[in-house]
Amino acid sequence: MATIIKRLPENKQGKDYVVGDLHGCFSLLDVLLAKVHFDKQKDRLFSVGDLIDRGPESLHCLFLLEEPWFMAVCGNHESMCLDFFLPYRVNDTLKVSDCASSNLFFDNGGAWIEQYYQANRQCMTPEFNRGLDLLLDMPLILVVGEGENRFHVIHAELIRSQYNFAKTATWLNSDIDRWFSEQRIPSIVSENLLWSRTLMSGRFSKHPNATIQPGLSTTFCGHSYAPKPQKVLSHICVDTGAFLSSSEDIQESADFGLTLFDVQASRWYLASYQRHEIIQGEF
Ligand SMILES: [Mn+2]
Repeated sequence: MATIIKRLPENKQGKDYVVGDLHGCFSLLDVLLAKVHFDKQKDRLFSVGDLIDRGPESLHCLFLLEEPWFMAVCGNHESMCLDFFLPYRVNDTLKVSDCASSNLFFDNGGAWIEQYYQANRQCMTPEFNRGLDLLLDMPLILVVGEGENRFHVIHAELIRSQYNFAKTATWLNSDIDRWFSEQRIPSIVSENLLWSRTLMSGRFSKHPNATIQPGLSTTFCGHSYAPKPQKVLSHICVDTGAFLSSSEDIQESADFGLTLFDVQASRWYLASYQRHEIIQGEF
């Protein structure tokens, strides 16, 4: 069973970066790491999850989990993938043809797994099994550093289900610390950590102090894409629709791409399959 919340010390040797929803866009990450001169000996890269599905190189992205400098939280796509393969992990056999129609995982971009299916043996390739094992160890929350330097990495949102718009709409550091000591997150919270789009839907944008939630450290998240990173109630959403930029069918695909966020400098870099230059911005 995976550790639900992981804590990591501050990085005193190098820099910390957060990358948005990769969705198989491995080569865009390569471009961004070169741009910032990422040092694999000293720097760390945190992912907000959704490494797989929709884009061109899903398994490649999963293998990043084998790197000591890379850490990711579980996204809803990893969660759907794990659910899909649960019977396979128990029985060791799988009939993909039985599952492929109207399946939640397949309908949301999971059909790429078919290329790793060995129909004659009714199982996945050893290479794929290696990737699948890596999924089992992904936490829901990463807590990095302490005090003023503390930040979190999650997939979607720390929104409360019954939120008070004027008061506290999100869970706070104190809640995370309590869940950490119990190693247990209430199921309604885990559901929102994987799926919620309440904060990023724009309904908080007219709130006078809409960018900061007192009591909650900066919380990097993904899951809801926009052309640029957005900050709402201490959540910085770094999903800028990387997989959309790999599609030539979508008219506005050029506006989207993969974002790499330099935590200490509060600066972001965005690379797209459709553009040669990298766009930058600051918070
Ligand atoms: Mn997602």
